[in-house]
Amino acid sequence: MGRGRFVVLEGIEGAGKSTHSAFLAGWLREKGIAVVAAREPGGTALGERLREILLDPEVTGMPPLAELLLMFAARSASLNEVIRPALEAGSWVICDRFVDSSYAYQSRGRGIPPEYVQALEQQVLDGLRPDLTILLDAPVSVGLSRKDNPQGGDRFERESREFFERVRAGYLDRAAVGGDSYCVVDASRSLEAVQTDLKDAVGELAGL
Ligand code: Z5A
Repeated sequence: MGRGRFVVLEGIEGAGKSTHSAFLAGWLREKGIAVVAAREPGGTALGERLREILLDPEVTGMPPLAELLLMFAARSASLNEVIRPALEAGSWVICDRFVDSSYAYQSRGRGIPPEYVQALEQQVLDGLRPDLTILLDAPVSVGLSRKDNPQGGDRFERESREFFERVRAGYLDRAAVGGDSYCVVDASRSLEAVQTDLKDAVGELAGL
């Protein structure tokens, strides 16, 4: 049994994480590789309940630190119930968002010191790191235009453009110091162009 690999897709909303996570999982399965799909926050009973609270626009005034802790509570459940068991069984895991979302949104977006995120990362991840983080990068205007929501959107989608600019910058800074385990893909291009780059990056990791 081959070793499972852990691949994370990150990016601002509308960058295409959900679309491309499903694409990559399907492509790898076609190649005979077992894949488990995960998403954050969510993917477990606890995670989905927390997701409802975290995205609910009627939940107002949530302190940024509470938001960070809830994200890590959902992450802890996902690691225990989905991610670690899948990797231990030799499956690949394709995860739609992971800890870099907390650095980008809660730290850069909300202003929480990155040391707080780092401390939780150390405790909750206990040394586990993605083999590859793919940052789907696109201008905020492109991402938002793909998510035209007449109802005003969820608790995050109601944030200002400046908030998403900080989030995007936070991601790009993480990728700039992340070395070989990061791959930045220009997600403003066509679906086909993006997917060609994804196949190259993930195919190299899989030895395809
Ligand atoms: N959050 C956080 O703050 N801290 C954390 O630690 C974590 C999360 C883990 C929920 O995440 C919120 O949680 C999120 C951050 C926060 N809020 N925000 N913003 P989510 O991932 O569920 O929510 P999301 O980012 O808003 O997902 P999304 O809007 O669905 O974005 P996406 O998955 O990147 O996009 P998509 O659904 O794949 O694509 C959107 C549309 O664009 C769709 O119609 C596609 O067909 C289209 N699309 C995508 N790519 C293309 C290209 N290349 N060309 C043309 N059309 C395209």
